Formats: sequence, structure tokens, C-alpha cells
Amino acid sequence: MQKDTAIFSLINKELERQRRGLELIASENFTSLQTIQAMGNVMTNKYAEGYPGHRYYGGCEVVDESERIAIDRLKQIFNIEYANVQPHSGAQANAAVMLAVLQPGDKILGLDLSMGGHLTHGAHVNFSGKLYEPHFYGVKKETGLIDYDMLESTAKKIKPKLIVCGASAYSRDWDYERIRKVADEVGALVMADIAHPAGLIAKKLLKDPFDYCHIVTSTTHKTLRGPRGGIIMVRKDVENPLGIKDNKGNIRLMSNLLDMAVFPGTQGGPLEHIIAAKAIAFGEILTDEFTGYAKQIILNAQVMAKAFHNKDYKSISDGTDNHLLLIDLRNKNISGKKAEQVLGKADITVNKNMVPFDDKSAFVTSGIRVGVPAVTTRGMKEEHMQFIVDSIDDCLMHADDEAHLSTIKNNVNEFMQQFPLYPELG
Ligand code: DSN
Repeated sequence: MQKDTAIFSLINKELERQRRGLELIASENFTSLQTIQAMGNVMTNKYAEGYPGHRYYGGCEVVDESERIAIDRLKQIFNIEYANVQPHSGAQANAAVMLAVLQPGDKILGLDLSMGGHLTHGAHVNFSGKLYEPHFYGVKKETGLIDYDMLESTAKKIKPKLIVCGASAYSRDWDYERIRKVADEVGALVMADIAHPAGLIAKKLLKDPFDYCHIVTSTTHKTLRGPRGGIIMVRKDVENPLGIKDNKGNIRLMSNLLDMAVFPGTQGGPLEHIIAAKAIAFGEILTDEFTGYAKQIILNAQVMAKAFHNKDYKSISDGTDNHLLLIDLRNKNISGKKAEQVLGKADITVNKNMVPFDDKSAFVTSGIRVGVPAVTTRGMKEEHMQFIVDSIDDCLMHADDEAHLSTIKNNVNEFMQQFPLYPELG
């Protein structure tokens, strides 16, 4: 077949879109070129159901080596005993954990989606809310901080099997120690989904969840800056302290339960080309360059928070400890939906997001979520944050002025030329 110009020209168009725009979606990043190159490799041709050394197909000796390197590097990053690098995504990782440690109908307790939580933490439209009995904690209205009292009282009342911590739109660190204390009192396991802040945790810039959370999941493409995918990790509860049984009633190591839940529980053949790319990204995370990157994320986010504050924007919890801000636009008289659309016209990409206690629907919302991992990868430092905030404010203040939005777009495109993206690609 001839080269598929339709698709390759769209890939080039997407590259140009990424190059010229301000990418502020908190869950996105620009992975290294070698990571991208590894994703398009011949390992995609290989079936490798099972795990290194124990596969259901022949010819796996090479992918075994690559998967072992990915596992070893991930263990080194987080100082953990167990890692599974096969989940195709964060949602798949969470599904596998729940399959491993829960029975259908068991109670789970997670952060409410409308308060910053994630679909897979019990939302009624998701498998986690359909197969299990979901309960939620939230944030405090006055502070925007996790309501640990609510978490504790709900846990004591309902006695969940699993407490899930972690969020998609929460700008503060977590009190994992307190959550574990509650879990121990009610006999629950704790799963931390660190998909968003994982890169900052890897470099010890935020609290370490591993000593308190029995199981930790993440994606690999957000602050970890790797290929799109998921991982499951355990530091020290591999012994299965709560005696969770497999479906034959045997008490197995947590590592066995989790491995079985990924394959054959929820997935078939692993994406060995993506696992190779994960290995590359994990190698990059182990470098000093990544330490500098993670520190810069926090510096940029804090300067950005101040710049928004100076323009009378309200952020939930009034600032950030991590890589993102959840901006409440209610005092600016514009919805999240409209803000996302208007900013898009100026090549500034954000996502609309519900704010806690939102009076608008998830489709309209009162807020936007703004994150700095991607612009930090582009090379932006503290001094560049003011331009971003000024441009966002300018757009929102001239939301219906197409000519003005077009001028801002030109300024954004010119600004972005200072920060080349994949110059090797021409
Ligand atoms: N959709 C991701 C995010 O944007 O946070 C979470 O899965």
C-alpha cells in the first residue's frame, strides 16, 4: 500500500498545532523524541501475553528484556518492591487493582468527581461505580482542601473495602498518613492514584504515598512525561496484609493478585512497543535533568498562581503545591465552557472543569484547569508565566471580540517560536 498521506498529513498538522500553541492542559506533556520513536517500533508486532519469563507465546526473549528494564527502572524511581508496567492506561490500572482486591458490590470510597476526583474512583457512569458500591468524600467549601473529617466519618459509617485517594483537579498535596490511619481502623486497603503528580513525587517534591498506601497507580504520560499508558506499584505490602483471596479462595501475594488482574484479568497482550517507550521515559526520569524539570514545574505553577491572583482570579484552595491550578471563573462572569472555547481561538489550550460546589453542569462548568507540565517541557521559566496569564486574561476580557482574539493568537504563536518542539522533525 502507498504511504497513507491522509493520516500522515494529519500527524503533521497536529505537530504544527502543538508547536504553535500554549498547551496548558494539566494532564498533557511533550514526551522526548526517543520515547516517541520507540512507540513506533516493531515490538508492536509481538504477542507477549504473560510476564517476562512466563509468556504464553514463543519468541518473547527480546521483549522480556525490554519489559524487565522498564520494571527495574520504575522500581528504582520510586524505591518499590513491585511494579507492573503493562496497563494500557491509568483507567486500566485502576480497573485491575479493583478486580484484584474487591468483589462486585464491595464498597469503595473516593473523591467525588465534581470535587476534583476521577471517573475511575467510583463515578456512576464508570465501571467503578457500576460494579462496586461507590461512596464519596469531598473538599471543604471554605478552603477547597480535602475534607479529611468527612473522609473519616464516611469510612467509619460505611466501612469500605477500598479507600481511593488522588485526583484529577486538586492543586494540593495529600495527607496519606491520615488516610492510612482511617483505613487501618475500618479494615480497608488504600489505593493512591498519583497520575497527576507522579513526576513530582518521583523527585520527592511532594509527600511520598508509598509508605502509607498499599497500592499506587499512575499514568505515565502526565508529569512523568512518558508515553500514554498506566502502571501499578507496591512498595512494601506485597505480603498482602489484609489476606485478600483470589477467586479460588487462596491468599496470594499482592503482586500475584495484581499481575493476574492485569493479565488475564482485564487485558490480553501487552503493548510491548509502549513498554519499551516507558522504559526510555523511566530512564530519563532517573536523570538530574528531570529533577530540574520537576522543580521548575513547581516554580512555574507558583508564579502563575500569583499572577492569576494579582488579576483577581480565584483559584480553588487559593494556590498550588503541584503542577496545576483550578480557576473558579464565577467572579469573571464567564463559564468554563466559553472560556475553553475563547482561549482555543487564541491557540491557548485548557479544559473546562467543574469547581467544587459548582452550580453549572459538567458540560458547562464554572472553572478551567490550568497546568504547567507541558509549557515547562517547552523550556518556560518563571519569567514566562506572566505572558501566559496576561494572554488568558486578555482573551477572557474580550471573549466576543474576534479581531482581538486573533491578535492574541498571533502574539501567542510568535511567543512560542522561542520554545522549539521536536526541531529534529524539521
Ligand atoms: N483525563 C485525565 C485528566 O485530564 O486529568 C484523567 O484521566
